Amino acid sequence: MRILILHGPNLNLLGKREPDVYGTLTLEEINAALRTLADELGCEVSFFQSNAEGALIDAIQAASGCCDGIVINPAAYTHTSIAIRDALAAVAIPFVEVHLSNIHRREDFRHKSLTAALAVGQICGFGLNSYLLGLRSIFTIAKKQ
Ligand code: CA2
Repeated sequence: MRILILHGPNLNLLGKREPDVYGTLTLEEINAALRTLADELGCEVSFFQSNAEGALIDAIQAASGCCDGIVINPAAYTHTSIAIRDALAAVAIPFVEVHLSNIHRREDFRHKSLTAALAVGQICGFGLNSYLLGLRSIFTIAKKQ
C-alpha cells in the first residue's frame, strides 16, 4: 500500500517562521515522523511539497493508479483552489485533509475549505499529530478497499 503526503504552499518554511502558529518542527521533521509511523503500519509513503498550484495538481494526477490514499495539507489553497478540488475529485483516491492549526478558530477566510467536502475527513489543530492521525486514518480506509 502506498500513501502520498502532499504539502501546500509555504509549508517549506515550517520551523523557520511563525513558530507560535505552526510550531517549531521543520517539514523534514514532520516527514521523518510520518515515515516512522508508515514503517510501523507497514505502508509506503512518498512526500511532495510545492508552492505552485499546478505542481500540486500534477502530483495528484500522477497518484492515480499508484497511490491508495492521500494525506493533504493544501495550506492556503484549501480556501481558494477549485482546481485542486477538481483534481482530487477526478482521481477519486480517498484522502484526508489535515491542518496544523485549527482553521476554525482563526480568521473567517480560513473557515471555509473547498476540499473538505470531498475528503474522508478533516483533521486540524493538532500540529504534527494532525498529520499522524491523518496517515493512520487513511491507512485504515485504504486497507479496507
Ligand atoms: O494550519 C495549517 O496547516 C494551514 O494549512 C497552514 C496554511 C494556512 O494558510 C491554512 O489556513 C492553515 C499556511 C501554511 C504556511 O506555513 C508557514 C509556516 C511557517 C511560516 C510561515 C508560513
